[in-house]
Amino acid sequence: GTAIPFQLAAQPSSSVEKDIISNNSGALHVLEGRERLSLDGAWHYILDPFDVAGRKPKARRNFWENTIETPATGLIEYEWNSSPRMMLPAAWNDAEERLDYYEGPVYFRRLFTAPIEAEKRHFLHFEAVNYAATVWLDGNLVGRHEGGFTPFSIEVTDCIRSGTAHSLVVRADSRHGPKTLPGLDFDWKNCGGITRSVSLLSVPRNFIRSSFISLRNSQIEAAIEVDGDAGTSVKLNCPALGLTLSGSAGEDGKITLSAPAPDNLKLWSPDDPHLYNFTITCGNETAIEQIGFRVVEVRGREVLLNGKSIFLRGIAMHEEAFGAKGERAVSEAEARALLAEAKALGCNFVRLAHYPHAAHTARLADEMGLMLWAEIPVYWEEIDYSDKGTLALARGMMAELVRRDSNRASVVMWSVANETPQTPVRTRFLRTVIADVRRFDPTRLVTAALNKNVDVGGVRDGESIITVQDELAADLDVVAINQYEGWYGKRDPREIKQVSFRNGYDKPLMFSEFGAGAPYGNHGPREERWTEEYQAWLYEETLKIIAETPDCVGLSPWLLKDFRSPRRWHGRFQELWNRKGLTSPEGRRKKAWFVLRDYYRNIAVPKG
Ligand code: GCB
Repeated sequence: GTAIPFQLAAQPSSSVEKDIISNNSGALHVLEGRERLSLDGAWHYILDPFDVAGRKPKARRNFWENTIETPATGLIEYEWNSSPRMMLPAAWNDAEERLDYYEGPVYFRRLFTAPIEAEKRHFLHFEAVNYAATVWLDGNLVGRHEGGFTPFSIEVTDCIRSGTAHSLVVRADSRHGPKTLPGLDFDWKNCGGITRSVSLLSVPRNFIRSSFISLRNSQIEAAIEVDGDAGTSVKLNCPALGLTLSGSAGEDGKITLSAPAPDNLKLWSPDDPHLYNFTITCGNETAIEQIGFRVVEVRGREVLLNGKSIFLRGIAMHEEAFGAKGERAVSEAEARALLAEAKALGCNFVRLAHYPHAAHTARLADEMGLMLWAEIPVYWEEIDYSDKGTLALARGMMAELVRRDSNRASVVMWSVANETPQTPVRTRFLRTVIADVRRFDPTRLVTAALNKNVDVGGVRDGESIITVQDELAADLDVVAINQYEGWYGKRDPREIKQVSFRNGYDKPLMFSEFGAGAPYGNHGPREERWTEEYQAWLYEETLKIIAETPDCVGLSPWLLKDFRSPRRWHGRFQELWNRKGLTSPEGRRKKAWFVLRDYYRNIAVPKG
């Protein structure tokens, strides 16, 4: 029988000792100067809602074979050239009205011709395909990838010929379940497809797969991974610092170069987001990376940036663009608009919820001076935390994210999860992911958004003292809590005045979420749920509580902009939108926006 080419690649073993991040050769870095042929643009597509081709391959519907019917082939029940087209990258839900809530497999095809230099190596590079991708070149299966938000590269050196038209077919399957990440249930729209850029990267025989350039213990350190021959020479040069580092790769392709940080080194910070140009040379390839240097650490219950205590004036956001339709933010301009709105609010910090955002977002934050929280979609309880494959998937995703953004000074925190259940299997699962991150990246903090909030009562009658209790807190640098006093929960919202928070851990504490829903322009008394006045009042009350919470190092309220969610059913106020945004879908600012802006303005350059 014909092998079904759709099952996922065998997952790596999930033994705790195995270091997925270091062993994962991962996607190539898309560096400025690297030879790149864009494969974005118009692709044909074929829908297969019943997954017929996937389950029962047969010549007349093996779309990846790209066959044109002739008398010899017999019936071929598809025809690429006459199939509809879609401009990629895009979420198919946004590109095609009829695919608005479609979840399932879609096949995409484009033809391309590449000018090929014989001695080069070639990689198909995908910045993201949501969710599971299967890739064929000229009918041959060349690779698979699972996970909707992280990059992957597939080497096709032996398949590419100069001047020949190649057929590239990609199957994107957006179905989700208990063994995918995110799992069965999540509060945002599932947008399938080739949602970020595709390209053909061409590199010399020996080339730099990744670099991790950072400031550690007063040293500038570059951990380089060369793909190719042992002994390949590597050179890094930063003219502004008068710094040249060079050496050659070891047997495993790895090399670490370092030098004492020069006295004149200007550190990166939100107030002065200074970046240095590094030229990276390997073989006959020269690429450029922009690097900011900064030190983020925890001391007692404080977070320090470059040795000084800081307060994270944050906001959370989804990767969804301003505009009436709530489309996925695909372009750099859309990402910039979102970050600019955070800046206008007075933020120095953005929580990128709940999955890796595009690579350009962190690059923009580097330039604009925003610290970032970057997260993988280990979200809520409907995930099989006991499944080895799911754990391997989480580790792989984290590895892909950490490796992609290792050079981004803006990223100060990795988050391994959001609101996960308090079970031993889940804790073991997340501990494994955290151990990976810590081995690879000691230059950033690790967190997770927790939500097991326990009311330990108070001294006075009716008083509530709330504390987060989660055994995972022991493994985190920053304890982050999501809490919705005054929105979810049984307590009368007016009792919010009786509530206070306590930090039960000897660590910094932050409020990673709070909020209330209000459609823009819905006005009424502040006691009335769903009004802008209610939302603004809830912000005022919560901000008072936060100001009084000991050890609070910051906040990222939920969230910048209303966003689409299939699980928000209220016919008058939601209509499949989560209305907790501080702005309307188009970016109109609600009353609460100004409450938060004023709060951030008035924080007397507090702790930082
Ligand atoms: C949460 C989740 C977030 C939801 C939000 C809500 O706790 O972390 O993804 O969208 O609550 O609006 O309920």
